Amino acid sequence: MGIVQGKRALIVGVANEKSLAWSIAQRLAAEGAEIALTYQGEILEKRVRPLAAQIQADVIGELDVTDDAQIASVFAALKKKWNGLDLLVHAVAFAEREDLRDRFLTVSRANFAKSMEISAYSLVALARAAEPLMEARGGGSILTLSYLGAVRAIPNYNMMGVAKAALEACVRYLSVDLGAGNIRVNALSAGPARTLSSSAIRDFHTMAHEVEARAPLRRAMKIEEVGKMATAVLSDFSSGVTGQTLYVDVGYNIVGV
Ligand code: 0WE
Repeated sequence: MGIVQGKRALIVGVANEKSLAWSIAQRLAAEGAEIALTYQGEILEKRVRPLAAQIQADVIGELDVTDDAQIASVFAALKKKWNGLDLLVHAVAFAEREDLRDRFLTVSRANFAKSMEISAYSLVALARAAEPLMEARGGGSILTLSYLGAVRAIPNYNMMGVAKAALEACVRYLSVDLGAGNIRVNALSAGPARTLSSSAIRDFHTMAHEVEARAPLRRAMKIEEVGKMATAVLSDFSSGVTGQTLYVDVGYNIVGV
């Protein structure tokens, strides 16, 4: 019997087999959850469909988190499929390439707004849509992904750092709003991982090596460690945990020189 046996999970943000969201999907499925996945656009649909088949997950529809109509149609499909929802994973972020290098100071009003909308507001929009489906199941657990750049000024993370700070604050306020309905909201702050998201980042490898050398565990974080911790936080083993940002970063965030 798995630790999330029979739970129904929506996972938003699987792009390919390296995605942290995919690691979460695989571990949830292995621990007995039923999974629904969404995809963003036709190119990623081609990646997500074969992955979904591997874990008998349902591809419930296209979801661009800036599109309210797509959010409504995904949750309508979930209501029809399950008439409820236990778990929601939000693994979505965006900043323009030009805002992930050089000076934060130069970010435009439009780029700032777009990054905040996709990376932080989208959690609020999805949580709002999930609330009635989770209440129908007597509660639920919502999880998002963050990064240390939310609380430290990390070179080049710039706009994403500001958006992740907002995201972590959203986790706290949502946890208060949803707590009375037994819905928990938490974030995992993962270490740097080689995913589609970081492949575009200059000096990523130098940074990753620096973390490995200084972190208490003296090694890189494994993507599967995010999947395992996510499953624990989504499961009833963490029934007393909400509003938190939990670090899955081989301990890096606690060191200093
Ligand atoms: O949150 C992230 C990155 C998310 C991300 C990545 C991209 C690349 C392609 C958001 N938007 C975009 N936009 C694109 O056009 N990470 C935690 C990975 C990451 O990104 C960094 C990092 C790390 C770590 C950027 C600068 C420095 C470190």
